[in-house]
Amino acid sequence: MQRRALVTGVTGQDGSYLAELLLSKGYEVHGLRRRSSTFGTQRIEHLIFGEKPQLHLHYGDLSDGNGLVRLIREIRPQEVYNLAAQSHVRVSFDQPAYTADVTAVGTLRLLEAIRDVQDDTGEQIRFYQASSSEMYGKVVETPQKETTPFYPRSPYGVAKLYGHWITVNYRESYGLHASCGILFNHESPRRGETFVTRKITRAATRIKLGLQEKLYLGNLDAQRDWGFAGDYVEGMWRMLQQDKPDDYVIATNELYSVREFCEKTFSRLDLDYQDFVEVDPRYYRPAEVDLLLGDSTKARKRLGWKPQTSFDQLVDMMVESDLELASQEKALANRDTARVRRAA
Ligand code: NAP
Ligand code: G4F
Repeated sequence: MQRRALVTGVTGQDGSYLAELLLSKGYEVHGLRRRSSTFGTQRIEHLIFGEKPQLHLHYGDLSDGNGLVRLIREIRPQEVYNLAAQSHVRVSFDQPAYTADVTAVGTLRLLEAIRDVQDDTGEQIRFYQASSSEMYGKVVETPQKETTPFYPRSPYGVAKLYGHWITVNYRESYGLHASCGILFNHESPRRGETFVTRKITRAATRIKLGLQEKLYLGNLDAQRDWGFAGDYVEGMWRMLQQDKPDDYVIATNELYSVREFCEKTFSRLDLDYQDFVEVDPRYYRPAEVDLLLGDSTKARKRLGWKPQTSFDQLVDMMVESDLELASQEKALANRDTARVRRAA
């Protein structure tokens, strides 16, 4: 029988890779998208506009509990992946209540919807919660693993902690097959342009082609454990294939600073980052997370999961893709200039 999955946050970076993975495994895949004044489906266009549209999209929002119940009742998925969130740490300081409503209480709404429908139909719905290494915040041990105490440092981290514990609570209280993936930072050419890695690869490639002069960043000394998003969605899927639900750290176990990411990216383009990168305190956070380094031994042993992409390969992949984007931008700019010259 064909399995059915519902993915919230399907228009985001991870949602797009997860939808591809589930489709490749023969799932019927449904995605929750929120209404916006533009399409907002760039990352999944190849899955919805092909000759044979594969991905089923539904309007919905984590702030609308009744809508979630209706949708789950209609789709009757066997697996639900909750990837939707206000996911930007810096933005969560500007929009703390909104972040709490969507990222924290939104998870509760989804769990309640699953519990309702599961009780009515008697059919098990397995649940994946996108927990985050941001929950470790001001870390109390390094590397961080499943048993490391949490100390969140942002409204986002606090909201994710609520989502994490309410998922554990519903597992323990109601026997839900609910698992949390505590994922460390993961990036890709589809990463949002305001997260630091993509901001760097986008700017460096534009600088290389003469489209931009400087790159302004915040804390260059922050250190992160950066992996490839395409590898990490495999870990999510594996968690829901286990007989017993549990929580797992997914990470590469390697540490680099923002400065090192800059060095690597610019040198890949034969440039010296020090000539172009400037620090702008506007990008500092009221409270910073200095270092996140994961220990994913449990996932490696129990799920047989391990990262397939090295740090260098990740940087190369992002630089190549953004170089292509910058070339297209330059070609368009040249065409417009030629048109203006002809018209003058
Ligand atoms: P992302 O690219 O920012 O995607 C977030 C998704 O959530 C988008 O599809 C967004 O829709 C959707 N969304 C936002 N608010 C919503 C709402 N009120 N109702 C329904 N959908 C809403 O994030 P990502 O990098 O793919 O991350 C996926 C999940 O993993 C997030 O929960 C994130 O917090 C968590 N996480 C990410 C990382 C990482 O390093 N990437 C690490 C740990 C945990 P729009 O497209 O309309 O904005
Ligand atoms: O790329 P970032 O914005 O990612 P951050 O804050 O680590 O959060 C990401 O990873 C979490 C997992 O740990 C996810 F849960 C979360 O959803 C998100 O995907 O910033 C990384 C580091 C920070 O220390 C930040 O202060 O880079 C530093 N940084 C320095 N300059 C900057 C900048 N970050 C951004 N976004 N922009 C800058 O100009």
